[in-house]
Amino acid sequence: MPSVPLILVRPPSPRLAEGELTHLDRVPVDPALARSQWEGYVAAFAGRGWDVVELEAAPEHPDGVFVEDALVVVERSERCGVERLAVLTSPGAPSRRGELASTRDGVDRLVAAGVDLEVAAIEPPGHLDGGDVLEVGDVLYVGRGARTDAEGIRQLAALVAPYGRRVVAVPVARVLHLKSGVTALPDGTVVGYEPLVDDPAVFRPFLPVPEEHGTAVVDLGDGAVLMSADAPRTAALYASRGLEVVTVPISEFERLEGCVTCLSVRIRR
Ligand code: CIR
Repeated sequence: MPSVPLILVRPPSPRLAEGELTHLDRVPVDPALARSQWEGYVAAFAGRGWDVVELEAAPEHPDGVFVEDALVVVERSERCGVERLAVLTSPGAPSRRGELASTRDGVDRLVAAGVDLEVAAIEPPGHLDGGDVLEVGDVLYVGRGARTDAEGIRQLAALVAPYGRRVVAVPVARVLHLKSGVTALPDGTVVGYEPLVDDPAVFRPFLPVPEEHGTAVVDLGDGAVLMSADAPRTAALYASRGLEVVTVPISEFERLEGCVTCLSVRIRR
């Protein structure tokens, strides 16, 4: 049985290069390099004690490796008795909706293995991608933009309210997902590359970072963060704040508008 903390991941499809693009031009992607970068990403978690649970491979879904978009997991807040909520999303891109079935299978496997999860879903006509959901304390910032609409946000707000979470909708027009533009450090400081953030004033405190690929961080626990190897000045900025910074090369996923957050779903407690 897997034990928490764990990550849910899916190996990259050999068709990764055919994935959706919204703000970037298509450039060549090396499938072998993508595979080895993905293995390095997974190893960064495993080396720090995280269990790794693989969803069924989905070679027919070029964007299937970006598992975060199909599933949002909300941990129990102090004010609430249930352990955690897993919300299967309603992806905004038609090409990605086929990823849901195997994601649901993975969640069912976790429940069968004893991981304490309530399972819910965002239903069409609402749409919501997990990449648009940024959790900071008891607040879920949810980006309304290319992939997530008002109805998806309304449904998510209703689902998470009993878990002690408040949803704050924010505009996202300059990047694909909210978390392509901003994420949060372990102390709750929201970090972003200002030219790509629609309204930095929404976030308090907000720390501007000097590089586009520095905006995405994953809290690894114990004062460590995982980020792209392609933002060295931002890595130095985080280290100067006392964080241990773990970097991984993810260029092949960045070419498809992915980042460190979207390659896994984290279940922490
Ligand atoms: C897409 O456009 O759906 C993929 N090519 C990239 C998804 C990245 N997901 C994320 O940032 N949460």
